[in-house]
Amino acid sequence: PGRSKLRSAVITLAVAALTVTGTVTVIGRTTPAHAASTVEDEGADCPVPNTSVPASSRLPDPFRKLDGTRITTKAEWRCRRAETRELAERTVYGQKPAKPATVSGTVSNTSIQVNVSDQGRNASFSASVQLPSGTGPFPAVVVLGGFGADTATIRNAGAAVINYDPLAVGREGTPRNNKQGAFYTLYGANSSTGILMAWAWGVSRIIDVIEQSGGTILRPDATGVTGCSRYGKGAFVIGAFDQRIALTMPIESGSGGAPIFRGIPGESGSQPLSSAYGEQPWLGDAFSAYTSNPSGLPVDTHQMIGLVAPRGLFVMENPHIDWLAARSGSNAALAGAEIYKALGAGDNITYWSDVSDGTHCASRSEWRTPLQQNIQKHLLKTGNAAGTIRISSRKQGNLAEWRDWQTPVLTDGPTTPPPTGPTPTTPPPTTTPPP
Ligand code: MCU
Repeated sequence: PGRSKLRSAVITLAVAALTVTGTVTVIGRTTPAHAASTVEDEGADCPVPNTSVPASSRLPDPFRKLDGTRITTKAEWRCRRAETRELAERTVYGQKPAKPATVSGTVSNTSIQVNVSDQGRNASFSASVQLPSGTGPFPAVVVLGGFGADTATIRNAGAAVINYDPLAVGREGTPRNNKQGAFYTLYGANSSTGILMAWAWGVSRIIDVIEQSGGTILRPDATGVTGCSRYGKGAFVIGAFDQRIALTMPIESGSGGAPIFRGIPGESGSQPLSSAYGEQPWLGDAFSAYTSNPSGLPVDTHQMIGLVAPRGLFVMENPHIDWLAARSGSNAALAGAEIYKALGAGDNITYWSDVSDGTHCASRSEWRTPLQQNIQKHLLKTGNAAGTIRISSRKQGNLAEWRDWQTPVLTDGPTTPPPTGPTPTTPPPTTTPPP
């Protein structure tokens, strides 16, 4: 407890330093951006037993494996992550099928065409592309839905915008037993996978096409994703389930997005879980068992943040609208940040709900600089600003109320290479040359 007090004091200090200087002040050694993976799911080979997880009103321990023991090394995170991923698919979002048998398509300066086929079924969708100025190949940010994301800042920072229409891949307004869109053309209108995961599958296929294009226009290793509101829920899930995504930026995602499920029933005015489940087939069909019993979930959204870790994550929230559950959002970020810290990547997560305009999906000046910094750090690799946790006093979470586990000190593992060269010491005294 003393240690966590000290840690929060350090965070407070860091935030204070930020506020005072207006620049990202690095206190201590910052962790560099972690490269995105070259594969969609690094832990695809990990065994995931069918063991159940005991119900708990607090957030499940992200570090406790299904066999009951806790991981002690960074290397063990790979297969613990695979367990987390599988539990999240089974109970929250539905299964995300692996890359289909055939994915083909094209990338041009103005559009991306995606054609998929599996077991005799074919589907296609496309997305328009807007390049930034300069010479490519460029990193790119997939923007869902076309509102709420600051596309001018994205392009000015040097990244392309891919305008993705998620509804072409997973439609809204359909009953759960007749889901529509490219995903369901392949996997069946009866698929129990919710449309957020269908949207995620669609972005993974866009990245497949960028990879296959040879990367002359867009870089396959520098993809970000963003969107606001229902498309913020989508951006969150997209980044969690494809490790090739280097930067995940959900905006005002609300219930069914970043906020912890367990916090929603007690957060006054927030969108109830039954509403997030019922309004649209966003979540998987299996989630119906948990809408009145989130304590029974074997995972919560802090662990989806853990699926994104140690890659770049920038969660933006609006504390002025109760429906958006920003207090539960801040609890997700506080608990998720513990996973980043354990992996040695505490500087790769930013949470920001301290904004003045109450309008949903407004254009916000407060997020411009952190957006630019996140793009520079995680996509362009030209910056190394440390992430910040900046929670509005309007909707402040309290991690201590939500966890009964402590953050382990994980040893070794591949997530943080050991520092090269001698450890920084005080510079040698300067000697005055003789006259
Ligand atoms: C925050 O996202 C949703 C919210 O979950 C819905 O209840 C509401 O109808 O729409 C929001 C949204 O997507 O607004 C654009």
